[in-house]
Amino acid sequence: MAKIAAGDSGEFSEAVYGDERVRRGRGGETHQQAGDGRPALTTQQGVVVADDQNSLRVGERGPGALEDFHFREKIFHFDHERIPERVVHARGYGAHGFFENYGSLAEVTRADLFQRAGEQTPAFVRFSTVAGNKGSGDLARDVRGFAVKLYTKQGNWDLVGNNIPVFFIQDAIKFPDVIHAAKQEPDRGFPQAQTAHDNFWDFVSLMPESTHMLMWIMSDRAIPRSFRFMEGFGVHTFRLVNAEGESTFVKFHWKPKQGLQSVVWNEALKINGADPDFHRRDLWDAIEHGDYPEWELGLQLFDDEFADQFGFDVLDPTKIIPEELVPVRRVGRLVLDRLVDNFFAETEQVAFCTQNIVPGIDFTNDPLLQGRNFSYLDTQLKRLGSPNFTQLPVNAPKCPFATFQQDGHMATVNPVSRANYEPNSWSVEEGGPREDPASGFRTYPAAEAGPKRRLRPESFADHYSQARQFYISQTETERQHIGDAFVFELSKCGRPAIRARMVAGLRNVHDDLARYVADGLGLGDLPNRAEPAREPVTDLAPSPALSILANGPESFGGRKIGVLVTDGADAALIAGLQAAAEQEGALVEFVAPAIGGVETSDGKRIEADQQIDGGPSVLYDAVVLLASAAGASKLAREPAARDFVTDAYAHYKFIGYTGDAAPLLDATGVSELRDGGFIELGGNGSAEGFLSACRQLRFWEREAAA
Ligand code: HDE
Repeated sequence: MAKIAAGDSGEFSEAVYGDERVRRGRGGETHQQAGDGRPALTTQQGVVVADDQNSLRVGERGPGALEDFHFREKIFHFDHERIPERVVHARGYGAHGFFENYGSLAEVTRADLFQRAGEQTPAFVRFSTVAGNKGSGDLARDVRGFAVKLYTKQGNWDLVGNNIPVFFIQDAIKFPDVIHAAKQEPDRGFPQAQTAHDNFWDFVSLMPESTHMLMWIMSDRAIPRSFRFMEGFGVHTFRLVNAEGESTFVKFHWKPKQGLQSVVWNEALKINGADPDFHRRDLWDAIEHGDYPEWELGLQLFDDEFADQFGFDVLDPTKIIPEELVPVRRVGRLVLDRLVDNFFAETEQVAFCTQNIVPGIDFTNDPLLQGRNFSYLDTQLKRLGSPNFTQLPVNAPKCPFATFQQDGHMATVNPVSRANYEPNSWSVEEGGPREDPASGFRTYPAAEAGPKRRLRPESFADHYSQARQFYISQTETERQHIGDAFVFELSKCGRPAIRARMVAGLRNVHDDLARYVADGLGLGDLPNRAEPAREPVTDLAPSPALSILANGPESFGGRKIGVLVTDGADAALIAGLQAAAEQEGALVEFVAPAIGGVETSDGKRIEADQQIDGGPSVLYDAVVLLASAAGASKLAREPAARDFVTDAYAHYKFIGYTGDAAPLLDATGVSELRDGGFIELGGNGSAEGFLSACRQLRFWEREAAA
């Protein structure tokens, strides 16, 4: 070992670690040094650091020295790296993009971003789960946040929505209660990121207004396959206001161009183990591959006359307006085409506020929205620690802005002229900004009057009719999933009385559902139905728009195929599959016994994307078994390979195979179960045939036959 020049910290020697030649200090610690184009490490003050491996000590084995400013600064900064996680929606993932407007909406709104066809407005979107902590798994059964910040030329507009169009509660004063009940129980600190526990079901079974939302979160909407494959909703009724000051009510929708898709519950449980970052990785991969996800912004526009004749109160956030009654008009598209450079700076520090609206958009009296308008600003101060959070790049408007606000923690934007108040008599240069009635935000002058009271309107009292409408709008498969989800969740509920109380409430939705859940829970006789505040309407027409399966994408684009390969796998079939997948816009990943890859039948090597233990079939939308006969015999003895097949079967996936895969299929017992979801690739079948079958996304007939 060659000795080289002694430094302040002692002598260095050299060593080779694989492809890296490093310097070692006396204690064997690794030192990498600046030079050859690599910049020098400095302190925050810009002082170059000579040794980042050893703190300053008095004597080699002696105590640390208090004057070690580099150590002190480094540890001090590290100790303060965390900011409070969001009290709800802690786990999330964001990306940049733009909104492109299709045409002028001047007849309904003066909002600048909706005036010109083709105009693009920069956007930042953060998707999230609600109940789990920041480090929880992506596949929790939960509502997903769908928060959009649009940096318009008239200021930032935040549309802070969810992937479900209704909410648990009707008044913001109940928000702390519903969230406390959903999150981990306070004495034991678990379970987290799930509602399958007593406190949640205790609360909601005493809050019939939650029933409609429960139908949605027990449906597959609450376990989306990807953020890319889910809808978004503004939930509340908002107002659009035009240049003449006329108001139109509006509900906002985001419609994914990729179509809707969810996973099945057993799959969700396994994905959380195999890849807790499944959703964020999916978004990252898609954008990195240039497969930019898109949503169309849809508006449901209606006036006072419609609101008055509609059977429910449009201010009640537990209600929807069926699309069949008020069609969704598509007015533009949102494209996510840029990943964040730094997760903390952008995704963690982005601060959405429902009260961030722009001229041409306004609030209604929805009591949930009114409460949210207080909460969001308040929460940002707690999380980001300074009223200057608006100056962070991800939060700052991209249009000019000028205020007389100043100072405070971390202020980087301060008034630069003499005046920091108005009115003032200083010159144009020194006097600062002035108000502008013509272009400024003007609140819609809704006439409001009435006694001050704590009173829930009677028009909010129907808690069940739309829950029933949601249920009857689902396909048979989806109804079963809803029933199974209730059974799963309530089976985690220790108190029999809570289970029965929930079933009593479900009797007001649909007796089939109540019966299914009661049987699943082993409840015996159905409990008496809960007394509704208002008798539900039972003849609302089904709304096909509410079903995921009835609105399939009819494309496998943007989806992923997991191909199980071994040495000797058929090279021509692999090439054919890759070509067909590319044609469809789908991705192929190879799963192999070793990450180093396999040698295919033509003697060439292909690299694996996953080693079999780390690449279970739950990570894929469809699978193909392209093992050689010898390889399949070996895989038949591997539990991970057998699970790959049995899980794909159990999750109703399309399974492509060749005759060579027989030993593996036989070992898993699925050989005799082969159904229309099994597609042969060699022989009579083709990769194109497989891809075209995959457009259905799942072979649901398998579930029906079970
Ligand atoms: Fe939120 N909500 N919320 N919420 N919400 C927050 O703000 C709140 C509600 C939603 O990606 C918090 O920045 C109250 C409905 C999303 O950063 C907080 C009420 C909908 C996000 C807050 C609601 C949402 C939040 C916590 C009842 C769908 C994540 C951290 C009146 C329309 C935004 C934060 C992001 C976040 C309060 C109900 C959506 C505490 C009081 C309904 C997507 O301010």
